[in-house]
Amino acid sequence: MKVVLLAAGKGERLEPITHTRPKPFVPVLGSTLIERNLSIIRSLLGNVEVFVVISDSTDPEYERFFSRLNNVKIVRQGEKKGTGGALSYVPVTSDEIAIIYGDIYIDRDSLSRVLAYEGNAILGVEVPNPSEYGALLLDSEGYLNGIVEKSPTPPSNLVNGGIYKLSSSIFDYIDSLKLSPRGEYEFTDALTAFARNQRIKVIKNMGSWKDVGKPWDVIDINKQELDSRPEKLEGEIEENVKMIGKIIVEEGAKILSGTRIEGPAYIGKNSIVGPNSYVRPYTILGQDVKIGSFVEIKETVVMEGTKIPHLSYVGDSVISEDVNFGAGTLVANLRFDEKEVPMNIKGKRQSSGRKKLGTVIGAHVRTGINVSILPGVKIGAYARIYPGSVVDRDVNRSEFFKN
Ligand code: TTP
Repeated sequence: MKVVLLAAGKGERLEPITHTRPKPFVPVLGSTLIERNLSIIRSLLGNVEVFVVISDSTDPEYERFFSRLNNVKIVRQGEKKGTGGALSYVPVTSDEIAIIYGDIYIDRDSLSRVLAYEGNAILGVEVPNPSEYGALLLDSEGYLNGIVEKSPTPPSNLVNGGIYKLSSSIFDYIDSLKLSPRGEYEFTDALTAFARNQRIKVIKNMGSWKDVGKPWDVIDINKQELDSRPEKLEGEIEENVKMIGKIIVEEGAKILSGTRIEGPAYIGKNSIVGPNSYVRPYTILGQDVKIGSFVEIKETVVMEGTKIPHLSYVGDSVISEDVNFGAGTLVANLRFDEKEVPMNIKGKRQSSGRKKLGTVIGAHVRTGINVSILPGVKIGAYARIYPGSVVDRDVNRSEFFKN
């Protein structure tokens, strides 16, 4: 069997995180989604050949990452758009093929059950909101009859989990795909046609699963991953530090005196926390992060090299790599009316389903002193926020924001 990982999506819904990194490279504790998925694939299938489909606009830095990996081949998605378009560039070199979307937070056991199934299989995931996904249409014996995309009346609450094990004859159906109304070649159309001639067993997901589409999903997958890991205390922990609950402190990290950490929390390699910081549950700090004096932080993913050095509050947020917060930068994470916080996703206002949601900040952003950021606001990569500003709307990539 060969494996295909699809990693050529635009990840527009995940902006501004994807302003500087492809979606499969969102962080998962000290690693990334795609590294986690590859390591699960390797642990289940050994050194099988893996094709990773990337887009022409993928930054060479990420391409180099794949080219260094053993038995991983890069396939470039040409001009044919969509998941079916992406797959049409993969060379067919085996009888069976496992196809995995690169933006799925996978459960190892469920993936294992799909891959071990003798015959064609697809992962089906039970969700409360099937109309937001491709809902699966099943026959009475649990085989796939078709996939109904984002229907207001979905046929079931089992949705497409983005993991398939199929006979390579699926490529005949991919090659005959026609453009969909939204101008893409949809793999699910090929699958529906394939299901008319061959049986595809729907394997129900039993563990954690997440389609990482929206910015707050990055918080959720990191929480899930943290819950599944054991405690680990490496690095240096000074005297007069209070640590409560499960905490992971990676090699080279320093926790300075007067700091209180309430777990679960993850402190990445070479990060510095304190002196006198307050780190609350589900804080996830990547590598080389600095959380300084009189900073309170909770339920937030902070990516590598970001500095929040003085007098800040940050809650329920995602802060990308190499961001610097000026002293006194504050993030609001709750509305006065305590309604779910909305966010603009691909230009449309959507509820996040979260009463508490702070900000999502792209890479290399700088905020001046005393900046306040309102709930659900996004700040694009490379933006600058003038001192004393109240950021009450989304800020574009590279914009200089002042009010
Ligand atoms: P999607 O999440 O449907 O698309 P996307 O990644 O472009 O995200 P957004 O809608 O936010 O812009 O993609 C599902 C998977 O398929 C994902 O792993 C990316 C991959 N994909 C490709 O490889 N090529 C493509 O042309 C598309 C649309 C998706």
